[in-house]
Amino acid sequence: MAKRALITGITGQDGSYLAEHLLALGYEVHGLVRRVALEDPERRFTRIAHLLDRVQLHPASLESYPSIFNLISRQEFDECYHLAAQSFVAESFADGFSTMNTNINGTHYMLAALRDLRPACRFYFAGSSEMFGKVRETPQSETTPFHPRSPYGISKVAGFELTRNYREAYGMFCVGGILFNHEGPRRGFEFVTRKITSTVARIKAGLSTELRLGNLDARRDWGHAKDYVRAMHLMLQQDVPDDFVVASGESHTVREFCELAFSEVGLDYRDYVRVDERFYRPAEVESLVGDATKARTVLGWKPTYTFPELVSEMVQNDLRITLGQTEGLPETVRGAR
Ligand code: NAP
Ligand code: F7E
Repeated sequence: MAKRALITGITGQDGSYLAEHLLALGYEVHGLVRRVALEDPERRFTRIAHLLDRVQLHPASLESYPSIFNLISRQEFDECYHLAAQSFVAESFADGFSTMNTNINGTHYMLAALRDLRPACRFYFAGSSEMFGKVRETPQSETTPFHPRSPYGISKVAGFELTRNYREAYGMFCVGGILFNHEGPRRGFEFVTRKITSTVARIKAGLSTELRLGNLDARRDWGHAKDYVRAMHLMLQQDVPDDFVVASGESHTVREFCELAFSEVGLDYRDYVRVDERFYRPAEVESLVGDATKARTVLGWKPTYTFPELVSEMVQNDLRITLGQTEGLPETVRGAR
Protein backbone atom coordinates (compact mmCIF):
# COMPACT_ATOMS: atom_id res chain seq x y z
CA MET A 1 0.00 0.00 0.00
CA ALA A 2 1.22 3.52 -0.79
CA LYS A 3 2.66 5.45 2.14
CA ARG A 4 0.63 8.49 3.12
CA ALA A 5 2.53 11.71 3.80
CA LEU A 6 1.39 15.05 5.18
CA ILE A 7 3.35 18.14 4.16
CA THR A 8 2.75 21.39 6.01
CA GLY A 9 4.01 24.31 3.91
CA ILE A 10 3.29 22.43 0.67
CA THR A 11 2.74 25.77 -1.14
CA GLY A 12 6.28 26.92 -0.32
CA GLN A 13 9.54 26.31 -2.16
CA ASP A 14 10.52 23.12 -0.33
CA GLY A 15 6.98 21.82 0.04
CA SER A 16 6.44 21.90 -3.72
CA TYR A 17 9.69 20.10 -4.51
CA LEU A 18 9.09 17.56 -1.74
CA ALA A 19 5.55 16.86 -3.00
CA GLU A 20 6.98 16.14 -6.46
CA HIS A 21 9.66 13.88 -4.99
CA LEU A 22 7.20 11.89 -2.84
CA LEU A 23 4.71 11.52 -5.70
CA ALA A 24 7.51 10.16 -7.89
CA LEU A 25 8.24 7.62 -5.14
CA GLY A 26 4.60 6.46 -5.16
CA TYR A 27 3.40 8.25 -2.01
CA GLU A 28 -0.12 9.49 -1.40
CA VAL A 29 0.55 13.17 -0.70
CA HIS A 30 -1.55 15.46 1.48
CA GLY A 31 -0.92 19.11 2.21
CA LEU A 32 -1.95 21.38 5.07
CA VAL A 33 -2.79 24.81 3.65
CA ARG A 34 -4.26 28.00 5.01
CA ARG A 35 -7.92 28.56 4.21
CA VAL A 36 -7.03 31.89 2.55
CA ALA A 37 -4.83 29.91 0.15
CA LEU A 38 -7.73 27.69 -0.86
CA GLU A 39 -9.79 30.81 -1.46
CA ASP A 40 -7.15 32.38 -3.71
CA PRO A 41 -5.63 29.42 -5.58
CA GLU A 42 -4.41 31.40 -8.60
CA ARG A 43 -2.00 33.45 -6.50
CA ARG A 44 -1.30 31.07 -3.63
CA PHE A 45 -0.81 27.78 -5.48
CA THR A 46 1.61 28.90 -8.20
CA ARG A 47 4.29 26.44 -7.08
CA ILE A 48 1.94 23.45 -6.93
CA ALA A 49 -0.48 24.32 -9.75
CA HIS A 50 0.87 21.40 -11.80
CA LEU A 51 0.29 18.99 -8.88
CA LEU A 52 -3.23 19.95 -7.85
CA ASP A 53 -4.90 16.89 -9.34
CA ARG A 54 -2.41 14.58 -7.58
CA VAL A 55 -2.32 15.94 -4.02
CA GLN A 56 -5.05 16.32 -1.40
CA LEU A 57 -5.17 19.69 0.32
CA HIS A 58 -6.68 20.31 3.74
CA PRO A 59 -7.41 23.71 5.27
CA ALA A 60 -5.98 24.16 8.75
CA SER A 61 -4.19 26.82 10.71
CA LEU A 62 -0.85 26.47 12.42
CA GLU A 63 -2.20 28.93 14.98
CA SER A 64 -5.11 26.63 15.88
CA TYR A 65 -4.59 23.36 17.74
CA PRO A 66 -8.18 22.17 17.11
CA SER A 67 -7.76 22.57 13.33
CA ILE A 68 -4.56 20.49 13.37
CA PHE A 69 -6.07 17.90 15.71
CA ASN A 70 -9.07 17.62 13.42
CA LEU A 71 -6.94 17.07 10.31
CA ILE A 72 -4.73 14.44 11.93
CA SER A 73 -7.75 12.63 13.37
CA ARG A 74 -9.20 12.22 9.86
CA GLN A 75 -6.22 10.60 8.10
CA GLU A 76 -3.73 7.90 9.04
CA PHE A 77 -0.47 9.54 8.07
CA ASP A 78 2.75 7.50 7.95
CA GLU A 79 5.07 10.49 7.61
CA CYS A 80 4.70 14.16 8.41
CA TYR A 81 7.03 16.83 7.00
CA HIS A 82 6.53 19.98 9.01
CA LEU A 83 7.83 22.72 6.72
CA ALA A 84 5.30 25.50 7.32
CA ALA A 85 6.84 28.51 9.00
CA GLN A 86 7.39 32.23 8.79
CA SER A 87 10.72 31.65 7.07
CA PHE A 88 12.03 35.15 6.28
CA VAL A 89 14.66 36.22 8.82
CA ALA A 90 14.27 39.97 8.16
CA GLU A 91 10.51 39.76 8.75
CA SER A 92 11.16 38.07 12.09
CA PHE A 93 12.89 41.26 13.28
CA ALA A 94 9.87 43.29 12.12
CA ASP A 95 7.34 40.99 13.82
CA GLY A 96 9.02 38.63 16.24
CA PHE A 97 5.79 37.82 18.03
CA SER A 98 3.97 36.27 15.08
CA THR A 99 7.13 34.47 13.95
CA MET A 100 7.44 32.91 17.41
CA ASN A 101 3.77 32.07 17.53
CA THR A 102 3.67 30.35 14.13
CA ASN A 103 7.03 28.64 14.33
CA ILE A 104 7.07 27.51 17.96
CA ASN A 105 3.40 26.90 18.78
CA GLY A 106 2.73 25.56 15.28
CA THR A 107 5.44 22.93 15.77
CA HIS A 108 4.25 22.13 19.27
CA TYR A 109 0.65 21.68 18.07
CA MET A 110 1.78 19.30 15.31
CA LEU A 111 3.81 17.20 17.73
CA ALA A 112 1.13 17.14 20.42
CA ALA A 113 -1.62 16.15 17.97
CA LEU A 114 0.53 13.37 16.50
CA ARG A 115 1.40 12.10 19.95
CA ASP A 116 -2.29 11.89 20.89
CA LEU A 117 -3.64 10.50 17.64
CA ARG A 118 -0.88 8.94 15.58
CA PRO A 119 2.31 8.38 17.61
CA ALA A 120 3.74 5.99 15.00
CA CYS A 121 3.75 8.70 12.32
CA ARG A 122 7.33 9.75 11.53
CA PHE A 123 7.94 13.48 11.94
CA TYR A 124 10.40 15.79 10.16
CA PHE A 125 11.12 19.25 11.56
CA ALA A 126 12.59 21.91 9.27
CA GLY A 127 15.48 23.18 11.36
CA SER A 128 17.92 25.74 10.02
CA SER A 129 21.55 26.80 9.95
CA GLU A 130 20.25 30.10 11.39
CA MET A 131 20.23 28.21 14.70
CA PHE A 132 24.06 28.40 14.68
CA GLY A 133 23.94 32.20 14.29
CA LYS A 134 27.09 33.65 15.80
CA VAL A 135 29.01 30.53 15.00
CA ARG A 136 31.15 28.85 17.65
CA GLU A 137 33.12 26.76 15.14
CA THR A 138 33.58 26.37 11.40
CA PRO A 139 32.30 24.35 9.62
CA GLN A 140 29.11 23.73 11.61
CA SER A 141 27.96 20.18 12.31
CA GLU A 142 25.32 18.42 14.44
CA THR A 143 27.47 18.97 17.55
CA THR A 144 28.07 22.73 17.08
CA PRO A 145 26.33 24.75 19.84
CA PHE A 146 23.49 27.09 18.85
CA HIS A 147 23.68 30.87 19.20
CA PRO A 148 20.74 32.24 17.18
CA ARG A 149 20.82 35.90 16.12
CA SER A 150 17.19 36.58 15.18
CA PRO A 151 13.67 35.81 16.40
CA TYR A 152 13.52 33.39 13.47
CA GLY A 153 16.67 31.58 14.63
CA ILE A 154 15.36 31.46 18.19
CA SER A 155 12.04 30.03 17.02
CA LYS A 156 13.87 27.32 15.08
CA VAL A 157 16.00 26.38 18.10
CA ALA A 158 12.78 26.03 20.13
CA GLY A 159 11.14 23.89 17.41
CA PHE A 160 14.25 21.76 17.09
CA GLU A 161 14.40 21.18 20.87
CA LEU A 162 10.68 20.37 21.02
CA THR A 163 11.21 17.79 18.27
CA ARG A 164 14.13 16.23 20.11
CA ASN A 165 12.15 16.21 23.35
CA TYR A 166 9.22 14.35 21.78
CA ARG A 167 11.71 11.78 20.48
CA GLU A 168 13.39 11.35 23.86
CA ALA A 169 10.35 11.66 26.12
CA TYR A 170 7.75 9.72 24.14
CA GLY A 171 9.86 7.48 21.90
CA MET A 172 8.40 8.99 18.74
CA PHE A 173 10.30 8.92 15.42
CA CYS A 174 11.02 12.66 15.31
CA VAL A 175 13.99 14.11 13.41
CA GLY A 176 15.38 17.58 12.98
CA GLY A 177 17.03 18.52 9.71
CA ILE A 178 19.54 21.35 10.10
CA LEU A 179 19.42 22.65 6.58
CA PHE A 180 21.69 25.34 5.23
CA ASN A 181 20.35 27.83 2.66
CA HIS A 182 18.80 26.15 -0.33
CA GLU A 183 17.43 27.96 -3.31
CA GLY A 184 16.12 27.44 -6.81
CA PRO A 185 13.72 28.88 -9.38
CA ARG A 186 10.82 28.62 -6.90
CA ARG A 187 12.55 30.64 -4.16
CA GLY A 188 10.51 33.52 -2.70
CA PHE A 189 11.42 36.93 -4.13
CA GLU A 190 12.30 38.36 -0.70
CA PHE A 191 15.35 36.12 -0.25
CA VAL A 192 18.63 37.53 -1.49
CA THR A 193 19.32 34.95 -4.23
CA ARG A 194 15.95 35.38 -5.94
CA LYS A 195 16.02 39.13 -5.38
CA ILE A 196 19.32 39.18 -7.27
CA THR A 197 18.35 36.84 -10.11
CA SER A 198 14.92 38.44 -10.68
CA THR A 199 16.46 41.93 -10.75
CA VAL A 200 19.25 40.79 -13.08
CA ALA A 201 16.53 39.62 -15.47
CA ARG A 202 14.64 42.91 -15.17
CA ILE A 203 17.81 44.91 -15.79
CA LYS A 204 18.64 42.77 -18.82
CA ALA A 205 15.10 43.33 -20.13
CA GLY A 206 15.44 47.10 -19.65
CA LEU A 207 12.80 47.19 -16.87
CA SER A 208 15.16 48.17 -14.03
CA THR A 209 18.41 50.06 -13.67
CA GLU A 210 19.78 49.08 -10.27
CA LEU A 211 19.76 46.47 -7.50
CA ARG A 212 19.68 47.65 -3.88
CA LEU A 213 21.13 45.21 -1.36
CA GLY A 214 22.35 45.15 2.24
CA ASN A 215 25.42 43.30 3.46
CA LEU A 216 27.35 42.09 0.42
CA ASP A 217 30.01 40.41 2.56
CA ALA A 218 27.67 37.96 4.31
CA ARG A 219 28.65 34.37 3.52
CA ARG A 220 26.21 31.55 3.00
CA ASP A 221 26.41 27.87 2.13
CA TRP A 222 23.95 27.74 -0.78
CA GLY A 223 22.56 24.54 -2.28
CA HIS A 224 19.62 23.60 -4.51
CA ALA A 225 16.26 22.89 -2.84
CA LYS A 226 15.68 19.87 -5.10
CA ASP A 227 18.73 18.19 -3.57
CA TYR A 228 17.74 19.12 -0.02
CA VAL A 229 14.21 17.67 -0.10
CA ARG A 230 15.73 14.27 -0.95
CA ALA A 231 17.62 14.46 2.34
CA MET A 232 14.40 15.18 4.27
CA HIS A 233 12.84 12.01 2.90
CA LEU A 234 15.95 9.92 3.59
CA MET A 235 15.95 11.06 7.24
CA LEU A 236 12.53 9.50 7.76
CA GLN A 237 13.60 6.16 6.19
CA GLN A 238 16.30 5.36 8.77
CA ASP A 239 16.06 2.65 11.46
CA VAL A 240 16.76 5.13 14.23
CA PRO A 241 15.59 8.77 14.43
CA ASP A 242 18.42 11.29 14.47
CA ASP A 243 19.28 14.88 13.48
CA PHE A 244 21.29 15.76 10.38
CA VAL A 245 23.09 18.75 8.90
CA VAL A 246 22.45 19.17 5.17
CA ALA A 247 24.84 21.52 3.38
CA SER A 248 27.05 21.85 0.33
CA GLY A 249 30.21 22.47 2.38
CA GLU A 250 31.08 25.57 0.28
CA SER A 251 30.48 29.14 1.26
CA HIS A 252 30.18 32.21 -0.97
CA THR A 253 29.51 35.88 -0.32
CA VAL A 254 26.43 37.73 -1.50
CA ARG A 255 28.88 39.71 -3.66
CA GLU A 256 30.08 36.51 -5.37
CA PHE A 257 26.46 35.53 -6.03
CA CYS A 258 25.93 38.94 -7.68
CA GLU A 259 29.10 38.63 -9.71
CA LEU A 260 28.04 35.25 -11.17
CA ALA A 261 24.40 36.23 -11.72
CA PHE A 262 25.24 39.42 -13.61
CA SER A 263 27.96 37.71 -15.64
CA GLU A 264 25.38 35.09 -16.72
CA VAL A 265 23.79 37.88 -18.82
CA GLY A 266 27.07 39.56 -19.78
CA LEU A 267 26.89 42.41 -17.23
CA ASP A 268 29.23 43.65 -14.48
CA TYR A 269 27.47 43.73 -11.07
CA ARG A 270 29.52 46.78 -10.02
CA ASP A 271 27.60 48.89 -12.54
CA TYR A 272 24.21 48.07 -10.97
CA VAL A 273 24.47 47.01 -7.31
CA ARG A 274 23.99 49.75 -4.70
CA VAL A 275 24.37 49.19 -0.98
CA ASP A 276 21.30 50.30 0.94
CA GLU A 277 21.36 50.44 4.75
CA ARG A 278 17.67 49.51 4.88
CA PHE A 279 18.55 45.92 4.03
CA TYR A 280 21.02 45.47 6.88
CA ARG A 281 19.77 43.41 9.82
CA PRO A 282 19.92 44.47 13.50
CA ALA A 283 22.08 41.36 14.15
CA GLU A 284 23.67 39.57 11.22
CA VAL A 285 24.80 36.00 10.77
CA GLU A 286 28.08 36.79 9.05
CA SER A 287 29.26 33.44 7.83
CA LEU A 288 27.85 29.94 7.60
CA VAL A 289 29.28 26.76 6.14
CA GLY A 290 28.08 23.27 6.94
CA ASP A 291 29.73 19.92 7.47
CA ALA A 292 27.30 17.32 6.06
CA THR A 293 29.59 14.32 6.64
CA LYS A 294 26.94 12.54 8.71
CA ALA A 295 24.24 12.97 6.03
CA ARG A 296 26.68 11.77 3.39
CA THR A 297 27.77 8.67 5.32
CA VAL A 298 24.57 7.64 7.14
CA LEU A 299 21.94 8.75 4.60
CA GLY A 300 24.09 8.26 1.50
CA TRP A 301 23.04 11.80 0.49
CA LYS A 302 25.03 14.09 -1.72
CA PRO A 303 24.16 17.25 -3.63
CA THR A 304 24.02 17.16 -7.43
CA TYR A 305 24.06 20.91 -8.20
CA THR A 306 27.18 23.08 -8.09
CA PHE A 307 27.01 26.73 -7.04
CA PRO A 308 27.46 28.07 -10.63
CA GLU A 309 24.75 25.67 -11.88
CA LEU A 310 22.35 26.93 -9.19
CA VAL A 311 22.97 30.59 -10.07
CA SER A 312 22.69 29.93 -13.79
CA GLU A 313 19.40 28.00 -13.46
CA MET A 314 17.86 30.78 -11.35
CA VAL A 315 18.92 33.56 -13.73
CA GLN A 316 17.76 31.69 -16.82
CA ASN A 317 14.40 30.96 -15.19
CA ASP A 318 13.91 34.63 -14.27
CA LEU A 319 14.87 35.72 -17.77
CA ARG A 320 12.14 33.44 -19.14
CA ILE A 321 9.56 34.80 -16.67
CA THR A 322 10.53 38.43 -17.26
CA LEU A 323 10.48 38.17 -21.01
CA GLY A 324 7.15 36.33 -20.71
CA GLN A 325 5.82 39.11 -18.46
CA THR A 326 6.57 41.75 -21.02
CA GLU A 327 4.38 39.71 -23.34
CA GLY A 328 1.51 39.82 -20.80
CA LEU A 329 2.02 36.68 -18.66
CA PRO A 330 0.82 37.00 -15.02
CA GLU A 331 3.11 38.36 -12.30
CA THR A 332 4.52 35.62 -10.05
CA VAL A 333 3.74 35.11 -6.39
CA ARG A 334 5.36 37.81 -4.25
CA GLY A 335 7.07 41.10 -4.93
CA ALA A 336 10.77 41.76 -4.37
CA ARG A 337 11.81 43.08 -1.02
P1 NAP B 1 8.75 29.19 2.15
O1 NAP B 1 8.90 29.08 0.67
O2 NAP B 1 8.71 30.54 2.79
O3 NAP B 1 7.39 28.40 2.51
C1 NAP B 1 6.82 28.52 3.78
C2 NAP B 1 5.54 27.71 3.81
O4 NAP B 1 4.97 27.84 5.12
C3 NAP B 1 4.46 28.19 2.81
O5 NAP B 1 3.79 27.06 2.31
C4 NAP B 1 3.54 29.01 3.69
O6 NAP B 1 2.21 29.04 3.23
C5 NAP B 1 3.61 28.21 4.98
N1 NAP B 1 3.17 29.01 6.13
C6 NAP B 1 3.76 30.13 6.60
N2 NAP B 1 3.07 30.58 7.65
C7 NAP B 1 2.03 29.73 7.83
C8 NAP B 1 0.96 29.68 8.75
N3 NAP B 1 0.80 30.58 9.70
N4 NAP B 1 0.07 28.66 8.64
C9 NAP B 1 0.20 27.73 7.68
N5 NAP B 1 1.21 27.73 6.78
C10 NAP B 1 2.10 28.73 6.86
O7 NAP B 1 9.87 28.36 2.89
P2 NAP B 1 10.85 27.21 2.33
O8 NAP B 1 12.07 27.87 1.81
O9 NAP B 1 10.10 26.28 1.50
O10 NAP B 1 11.28 26.52 3.70
C11 NAP B 1 10.54 25.43 4.23
C12 NAP B 1 10.89 25.26 5.71
O11 NAP B 1 12.29 25.04 5.84
C13 NAP B 1 10.59 26.48 6.58
O12 NAP B 1 10.20 25.99 7.85
C14 NAP B 1 11.92 27.20 6.67
O13 NAP B 1 11.97 27.96 7.86
C15 NAP B 1 12.86 26.02 6.70
N6 NAP B 1 14.21 26.25 6.16
C16 NAP B 1 14.37 26.77 4.92
C17 NAP B 1 15.66 26.91 4.42
C18 NAP B 1 15.91 27.46 3.04
O14 NAP B 1 17.04 27.85 2.75
N7 NAP B 1 14.92 27.44 2.16
C19 NAP B 1 16.76 26.53 5.20
C20 NAP B 1 16.54 25.99 6.46
C21 NAP B 1 15.25 25.84 6.93
P3 NAP B 1 1.66 30.23 2.28
O15 NAP B 1 2.07 29.82 0.88
O16 NAP B 1 0.20 30.18 2.49
O17 NAP B 1 2.31 31.49 2.72
O1 F7E C 1 19.73 36.37 3.33
C1 F7E C 1 22.11 39.15 3.08
C2 F7E C 1 21.40 38.93 4.41
O2 F7E C 1 17.25 36.47 3.32
C3 F7E C 1 21.00 35.84 3.07
C4 F7E C 1 15.93 31.41 4.92
O3 F7E C 1 15.55 30.42 4.00
O4 F7E C 1 18.19 30.63 4.95
C5 F7E C 1 17.39 31.76 4.71
O5 F7E C 1 17.74 32.82 5.60
C6 F7E C 1 22.07 36.86 3.39
C7 F7E C 1 21.90 37.54 4.76
O6 F7E C 1 18.44 34.27 3.73
C8 F7E C 1 20.07 41.50 1.22
O7 F7E C 1 21.77 39.94 5.36
C9 F7E C 1 22.16 41.28 1.75
O8 F7E C 1 23.15 37.63 5.38
O9 F7E C 1 18.44 35.20 1.49
P1 F7E C 1 18.38 35.61 2.91
P2 F7E C 1 18.83 33.93 5.24
O10 F7E C 1 18.60 35.07 6.13
O11 F7E C 1 20.18 33.31 5.22
C10 F7E C 1 18.09 30.10 6.28
C11 F7E C 1 18.98 28.87 6.35
C12 F7E C 1 16.69 29.87 6.70
O12 F7E C 1 16.42 28.96 7.48
C13 F7E C 1 15.70 30.91 6.34
O13 F7E C 1 14.38 30.38 6.39
O14 F7E C 1 21.99 37.91 2.42
N1 F7E C 1 21.50 40.23 2.28
N2 F7E C 1 21.30 42.08 1.13
C14 F7E C 1 20.21 40.31 1.96
N3 F7E C 1 19.16 39.49 2.21
C15 F7E C 1 17.95 39.84 1.73
N4 F7E C 1 16.91 39.02 1.95
N5 F7E C 1 17.77 41.01 1.03
C16 F7E C 1 18.80 41.86 0.74
O15 F7E C 1 18.63 42.90 0.10
